[in-house]
Amino acid sequence: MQIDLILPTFKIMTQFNDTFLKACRMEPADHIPVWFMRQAGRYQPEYREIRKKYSLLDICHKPDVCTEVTLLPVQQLGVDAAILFSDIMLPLGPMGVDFDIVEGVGPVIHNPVVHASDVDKFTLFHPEQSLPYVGQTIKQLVNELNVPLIGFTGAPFTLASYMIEGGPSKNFFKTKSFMYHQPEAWHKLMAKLARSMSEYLVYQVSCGAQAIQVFDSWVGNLGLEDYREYVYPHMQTMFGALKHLNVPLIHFGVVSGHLLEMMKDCGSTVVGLDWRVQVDESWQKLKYEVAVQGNLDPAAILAPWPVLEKKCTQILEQVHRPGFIFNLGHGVMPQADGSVLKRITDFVHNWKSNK
Ligand code: 1CP
Repeated sequence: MQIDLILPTFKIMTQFNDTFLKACRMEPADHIPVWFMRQAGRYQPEYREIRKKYSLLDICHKPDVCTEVTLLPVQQLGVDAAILFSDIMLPLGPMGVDFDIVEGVGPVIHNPVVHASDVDKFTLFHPEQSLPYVGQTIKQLVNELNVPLIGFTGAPFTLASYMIEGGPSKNFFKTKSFMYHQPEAWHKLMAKLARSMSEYLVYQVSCGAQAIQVFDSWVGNLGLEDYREYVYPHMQTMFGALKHLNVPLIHFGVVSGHLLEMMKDCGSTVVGLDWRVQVDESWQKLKYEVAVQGNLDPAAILAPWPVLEKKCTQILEQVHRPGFIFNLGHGVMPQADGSVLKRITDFVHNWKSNK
């Protein structure tokens, strides 16, 4: 099958659906918008077929294929936003990080940070020069889409953790040890990442991305005081550099319930909730000053529909004001069934409007 030749030549819907942007701005909308983190991926037979031909990074380098992969879930699920297909590791290549994305493992770094002096080897980069294909993909996508496109990046802590651990980690001992032993080098690394990633996001928005999400997936492994000292100043710098873009700034972390207020104070306008917290309690903690996004347990997709319906209802019943975006509490896993994701999307869309 010539999958890469099936270029999208039609608009997904005739009228632009701005429900997601309205919710991000806490404005009333006709329905609660839905999208799913990792909505493009291995749970889709079409994606698996494309991956037989191209590696994940190949897909990112080929605007036509990348456009097709990004559009697939929008067409199949009817979600209210698209998210650029990419990976948080992509912009680390031009900074000098030598990595592969290994099947069944995730990112593996061949030149991990061990000594303080290693930090100096990583350079700032110019996204339009180093990653022109990202900009081209975004331009193609906004031409095709009738829903907003979310651009994204990894947050400095999550990226630094891969760079120091050399790959995925459960306990982040190497990262924390580096942070405690080499605070100066740590802050240097975080500052470099904050600057590069904010420039990367400015570039994505300049090409047409209408919202951005910063994935600080693993930062929940830090306690509050460590977050304040080792992460917070860099997130403030990063979001500070994005404010003028005037697009929704979504800030997400896993197991981040204890950090939510600080994540808001960094300057984000939407806070992503993982599934371990209650929507109403969390929103109240955030003083309703930002929109919130979340937070169905991704594992609930495997539950029989009545159980899943109850879990969706429990989330939706906590929403009494504009400014809520339905999502999972982390990414769609490969075991998910696309028809169930579609059913969730329809269920949320049919929920009584968020007056
Ligand atoms: O095809 C494959 O190899 C499957 C696995 C896969 C996919 C589909 C990886 C390897 N990356 C991606 C794409 C990807 N990565 C997207 C797609 C866009 C969409 O949502 O549709 C996104 C948003 C990411 C971002 C990403 N990559 C994050 C942040 C989000 C999260 O899940 O917390 C992280 C932590 C990564 C690193 C990464 N890349 C891949 C894997 C398996 C991992 C996680 C490894 C680990 O546990 O540390």
